[in-house]
Amino acid sequence: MTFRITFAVLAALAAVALPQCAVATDWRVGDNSGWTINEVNYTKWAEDKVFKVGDKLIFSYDPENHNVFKVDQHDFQTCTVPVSGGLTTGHDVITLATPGKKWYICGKGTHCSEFQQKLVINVVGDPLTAPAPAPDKSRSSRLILGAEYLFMMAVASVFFF
Ligand SMILES: [Cu+2]
Repeated sequence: MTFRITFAVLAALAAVALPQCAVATDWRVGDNSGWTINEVNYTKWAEDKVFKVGDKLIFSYDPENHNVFKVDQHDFQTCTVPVSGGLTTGHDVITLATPGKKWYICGKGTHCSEFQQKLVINVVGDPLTAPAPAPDKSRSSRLILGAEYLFMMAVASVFFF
């Protein structure tokens, strides 16, 4: 009986806690090829991936030949390189902080326009782990209600086994 109760309580706690432990992913753009030209179709590369808030994009490249600019949709489509704000280390790590579409291009030569060295991704938010702009009381109370509900169910189930 004691074991059953312990198990039920643990199961209830796990059910509440696990969704909050969603693991962030480090994405190496272009995998082994990295951020370059003539090797990777970045549209295809991103196609089957789910990018989440908290994940990291890692742009790995030869800084003599490439760089990374975060741009808007218009500049992405027209391959317009901003006058400043480029990343140039050769190993740029970008944490995806907000949900929505993100656009990146290479600003060297005609890499964007001619070689399609451009990446667009859609970042999805995780409602439990996404940083809230302001304290969200309804969310935490909903979570507590959920925990209490599961706990009650677990305790109740002990009596019906
Ligand atoms: Cu380039």
